[in-house]
Amino acid sequence: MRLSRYYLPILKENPKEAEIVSHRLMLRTGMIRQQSQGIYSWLPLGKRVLDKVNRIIREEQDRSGAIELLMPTLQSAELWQESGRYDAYGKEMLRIKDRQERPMLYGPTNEEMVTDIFRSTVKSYKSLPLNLYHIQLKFRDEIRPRFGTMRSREFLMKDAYSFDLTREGAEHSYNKMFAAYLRTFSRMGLRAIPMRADTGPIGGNLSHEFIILADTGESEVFCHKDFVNFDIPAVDTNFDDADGLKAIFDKWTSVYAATSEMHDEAAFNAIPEGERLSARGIEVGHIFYFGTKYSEAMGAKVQGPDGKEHIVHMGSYGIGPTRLVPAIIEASHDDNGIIWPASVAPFDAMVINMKAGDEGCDKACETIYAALTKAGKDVLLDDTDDRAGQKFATADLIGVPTQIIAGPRSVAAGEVELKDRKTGHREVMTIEAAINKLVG
Ligand code: P5A
Repeated sequence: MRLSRYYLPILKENPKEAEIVSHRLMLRTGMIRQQSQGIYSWLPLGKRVLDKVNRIIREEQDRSGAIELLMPTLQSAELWQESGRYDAYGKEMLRIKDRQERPMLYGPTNEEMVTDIFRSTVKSYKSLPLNLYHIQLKFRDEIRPRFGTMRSREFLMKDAYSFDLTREGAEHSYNKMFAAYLRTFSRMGLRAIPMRADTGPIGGNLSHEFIILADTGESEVFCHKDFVNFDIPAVDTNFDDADGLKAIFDKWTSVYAATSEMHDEAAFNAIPEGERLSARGIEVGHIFYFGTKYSEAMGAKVQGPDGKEHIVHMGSYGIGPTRLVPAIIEASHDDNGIIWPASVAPFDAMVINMKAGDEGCDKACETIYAALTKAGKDVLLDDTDDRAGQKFATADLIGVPTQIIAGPRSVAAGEVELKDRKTGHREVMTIEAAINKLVG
């Protein structure tokens, strides 16, 4: 991508409305734009990051055995009347009528709809276990949308729904998502701590929120410090091995961790003082086991091996991609801007032409740009005629992991400078060596 032809509406000034650093940086770098209260457009730079986040989520959902589908944003009120949640959901639900005056709603979640799909298509225990997920927009008319896409009214959610014949089966499904979530967040450079949580309007009695510790987080949380040392499940984790997954779940839930709603002061105070952590955090994921709450109300049953009908056991599992992007920024930035972890960076490298129009600089930059692009890297080439200081500031602000700086003097000697955005480390090397290093 050539910056001269890209759409990157960078703001020079700090936007006044932004209270936290991630919101400020997402607006300044032109990643998002508010369209109305709590409703955002994702501009090209933001969309690239969001896509990379979604790709990691997908890969880990697929690895765990979940299957992707796509359900609509608009739902019929009838389904929610069946489950009893149409009235219970209250003002957070955006209710609309179509031209035939039929009551519809913009889905805040999809338990009812997926249960309807299940009951009309699955008849036998032989089709179980089943876990269906999608990544789709949701709408919740939050009283206090704030911090940009951290708490918005329209937001993206990855929501998965598991169906099992028995409670034990459902626990295995829960543990699969538990392990998949640990891997998902870790691949984005985040350490998420699973904490016992309240189930709210989703229901059930087993639930964990995945929390990223951050001073700007909205949740008040309490946990043992040991979590920093716990191992993330390996890439070759066997998701069919119920005992192996239970061991991962048991390890991660062996020490105290709870959100304020589930906090047990006495249990927390029993932890030696130096090992306790009372902090704030961002909820990036939330998983639930709610048994037969929806399947019973909506008649989702299968024929079991005994020939009899069984109500299925269900769970649901959410991740907020449009919240994860600011959460990653909260965890990784400095005074100059964002520092993207490589796995979610909008571009892998940025080639900075210090003197566009200079034959040597142009040629060096084009050579590097072509070679990296051919190798499948996402490269942004700053081919504008902005001042040097401006170019460096933009590169640091948007936080691409590696900068390749080509100035007239160095290219005359066949060399460029590589700068690591995270460490600030700079290294001069030949053009060929720079390409080899980045192609890896
Ligand atoms: C689980 C999947 C559910 O809705 N039903 C389907 C369950 N859970 S949840 O905790 O209510 O939401 C799941 C995740 O969605 C993100 N999220 C939000 N992100 C941005 N703005 C919001 N207003 C918002 N509300 C929820 C969170 O990451 C949450 O963990």
